[in-house]
Amino acid sequence: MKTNLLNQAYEVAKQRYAEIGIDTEKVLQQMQDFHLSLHCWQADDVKGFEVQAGALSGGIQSTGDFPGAARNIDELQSDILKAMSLIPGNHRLNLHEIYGDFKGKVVDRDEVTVEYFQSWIDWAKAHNTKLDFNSTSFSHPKSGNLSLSNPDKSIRDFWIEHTKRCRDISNAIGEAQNDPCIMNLWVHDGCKDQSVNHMMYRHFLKESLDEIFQKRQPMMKDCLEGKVFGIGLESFTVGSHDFYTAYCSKNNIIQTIDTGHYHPTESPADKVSALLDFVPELMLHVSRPVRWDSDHVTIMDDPTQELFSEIVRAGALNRVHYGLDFFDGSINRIGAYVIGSRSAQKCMLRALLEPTKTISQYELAGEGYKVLALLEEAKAMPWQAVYDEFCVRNDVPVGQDFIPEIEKYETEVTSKR
Ligand code: RNT
Ligand code: ZN
Repeated sequence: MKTNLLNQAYEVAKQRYAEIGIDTEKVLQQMQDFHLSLHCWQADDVKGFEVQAGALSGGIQSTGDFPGAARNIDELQSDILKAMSLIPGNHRLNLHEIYGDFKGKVVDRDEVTVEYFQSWIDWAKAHNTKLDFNSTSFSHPKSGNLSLSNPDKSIRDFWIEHTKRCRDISNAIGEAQNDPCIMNLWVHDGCKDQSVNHMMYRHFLKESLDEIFQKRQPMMKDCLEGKVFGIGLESFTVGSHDFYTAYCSKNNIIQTIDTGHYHPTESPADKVSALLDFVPELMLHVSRPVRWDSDHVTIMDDPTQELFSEIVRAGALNRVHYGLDFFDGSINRIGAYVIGSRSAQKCMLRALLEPTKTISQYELAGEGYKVLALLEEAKAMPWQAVYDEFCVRNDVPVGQDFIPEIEKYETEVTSKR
């Protein structure tokens, strides 16, 4: 794309925004400090690298068999770097425990240590990125439908041990990168059909969590993710949104909002202001549910825009961790990362470019039509020229120019797998 044209467009946009009191230079700086946490699991359809790996379970599914999924750590790292090179800014990588560097060894979940993540720590350092982490309770013979809430104490203990070890690993990662590692805890526990022991399962989950969180871990941050249902677990979810809202708020723990984990007309965005007076911070899993928690690639849709706008309006930009969580196996996976990340960034950019102060004044003065007018006008303001400028300054392709880069990588790398 022609640089002088982009430049002219940005200068016009800058002036248009200045007229409504928005400093695009300041916003560009905020965008530079806005770090996504890219999930490692889009690259390989949530398979991971355990030697003893079985099929994906836990009520989640990646559909499609587009060629070129990463089959080992080297391929995954190469794919992530390719994706990162096409996304402006500097971003983190979010690992699941099953993505350890197990070096051909069978390492069960209750045996894992930071040793299996040392090469990831070194890789992250070499590439100027930081790591986040997740315990993995799915895709394992001992997880069945219930892990941390299993009535069988030996199974509960197995997953408690796993999760404690994951916290140790996260803390060690945090120390190594001199920045807290965000560890998300999601367990799929639930029932497929009618069941009568809900109180018991939830009680076990609470007890397991209490035990897991006993150890203080200063260089990691815990967060808890609930959901509404899983495939094969349709009738009851132990770790529901309400359960974790209560647990996080009582124990001062970060709550994770996955945008695919609510009823279809329920707004994830509305949870931001509802929770932030009660929990220390929020973690996001930005995703796109199509009819169910399908984890389609994030796009600039209304729910995503509203979520980011609510964060900015709440003044909570720095109280949120921005994880992505989609896994589409039916399209080019690098393309999925790039589209999802850039779309999330565009939503954040639009949120930052909103003349919120003015709108708020109108609202407080009871001038409803002006509120509506500015919100509508903001949609058609030249934010795209600001995003292009952001790409130019970060030396990444502007607009659809990332497509040939992905095509080249597909021809030279992923199609040969
Ligand atoms: C599942 C949750 C969870 C997973 C990842 C792989 O519904 O969203 O976050 O997607 O842990
Ligand atoms: Zn999630």
